[in-house]
Amino acid sequence: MLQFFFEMKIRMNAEEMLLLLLCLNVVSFIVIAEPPTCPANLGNVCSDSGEWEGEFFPVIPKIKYEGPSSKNPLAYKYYNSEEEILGKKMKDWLRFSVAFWHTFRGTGVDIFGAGTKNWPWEDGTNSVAMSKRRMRAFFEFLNKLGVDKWCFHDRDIAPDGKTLEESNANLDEVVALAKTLQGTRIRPLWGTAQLFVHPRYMHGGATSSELGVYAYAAAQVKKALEVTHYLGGENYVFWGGREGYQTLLITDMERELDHMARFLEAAVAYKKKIGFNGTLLIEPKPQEPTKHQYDWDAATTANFLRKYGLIDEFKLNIECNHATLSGHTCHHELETARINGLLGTIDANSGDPQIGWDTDQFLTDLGEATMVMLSVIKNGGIAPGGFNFDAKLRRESTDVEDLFIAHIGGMDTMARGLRNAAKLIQDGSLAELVRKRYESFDSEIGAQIEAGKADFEILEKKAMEWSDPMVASAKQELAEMIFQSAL
Ligand SMILES: [Mn+2]
Repeated sequence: MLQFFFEMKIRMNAEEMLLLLLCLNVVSFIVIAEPPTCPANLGNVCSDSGEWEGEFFPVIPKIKYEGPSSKNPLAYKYYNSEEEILGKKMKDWLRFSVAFWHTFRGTGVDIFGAGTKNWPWEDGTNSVAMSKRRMRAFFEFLNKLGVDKWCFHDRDIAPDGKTLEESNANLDEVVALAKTLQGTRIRPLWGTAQLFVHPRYMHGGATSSELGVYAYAAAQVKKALEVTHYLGGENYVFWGGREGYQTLLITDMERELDHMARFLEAAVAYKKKIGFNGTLLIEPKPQEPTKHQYDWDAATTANFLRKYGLIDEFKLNIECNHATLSGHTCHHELETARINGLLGTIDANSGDPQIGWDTDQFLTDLGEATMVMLSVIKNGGIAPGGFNFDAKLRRESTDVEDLFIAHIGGMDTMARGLRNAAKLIQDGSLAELVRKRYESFDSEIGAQIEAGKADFEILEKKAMEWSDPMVASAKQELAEMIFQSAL
């Protein structure tokens, strides 16, 4: 029956369709009424008009810095936004952002069980009215946290419509509200298009084997670029949600990678056409949902960008959990991006050493945070990038205040990482260890090698002249001792 309707729909407009349905007497089971937008058990916070009144988080105060001795879970102990570290305010080093999807669309659902969160502002629908109320709750959350950046997927903030035109109209309505709520202080760190939830994207978006899907994905990215630009976003991220393969037996990998490059070229051209000056970024991930994602890690992605002449148009969004999934540390991925001039922005999260998938936890490891900040300081900061909390509450954490506590904990961890990294840099012992390890290359012949002027004959002559070289200790344990003492 449904297949019949889909086939008919191609040849009919909406009114003709409705007439047909009436004739077939099937309209009665199609829900036409607007879905409810206010749950029954909210008491007086929902007015007769169905609109939420008052604060969404009435018991949560504006989060303030109280210093390391504070025992208040709703206060910063290490993140003091205006404090200067190495000549720059903490807020300018860290540039925190809240991820709309995890924090306001995360339900706690996993493959074994249903969602566990019952946020009071949610009414169980995915209507435009619900999206707008959720957006108001989100901005109250940002304001109470004192964070001035946010990240979003198009389909997280507004519902899919029956057609692309309707989806775009839904998005426009919610985005117009977001623009008002942003005021002069808040801007998107980045926007993106969700090209992985809808079944049409099961083979990928830009790398789908279906031409129609490629075109649909292009239209969705075009719109997402437009709204990111409209909201004053500073960056736009491509995470290749389903851009990869399950088996090479049915995959033309070369053709799919060519398609992905053409897709990204078109995005660059459109970005320029609409005057969007934000940075475009690719977010590497090795696997999940596909067996092999094309943007495996920073090095693979850099090679892709170089091969297709896109290296100057893109940077990388390094996610720590994706780094560990690819068998690297987050520090390795950040350094690989940095030395290739590609360190753009960071998804601050972490995985679990005992769990082999993308758990997207808030980062709480001080050693990890300190190494991350060492890379960021070496890079001179990451603006216009920042630290986006691509992290979610555990399924078992179900209180509204847990949303605040998780972000405060994540921000304090990164702030401690910054303080520790600054301490290590000011102390200078680690840098001195590294300098000494390579000092033999500071010689005349070393300089010749580094300038590409020492051929094998010159080096053979030197090797004979010097006889067997003395090889110094690497001093790894000393380096670890210095590092640990700063935590
Ligand atoms: Mn992740």
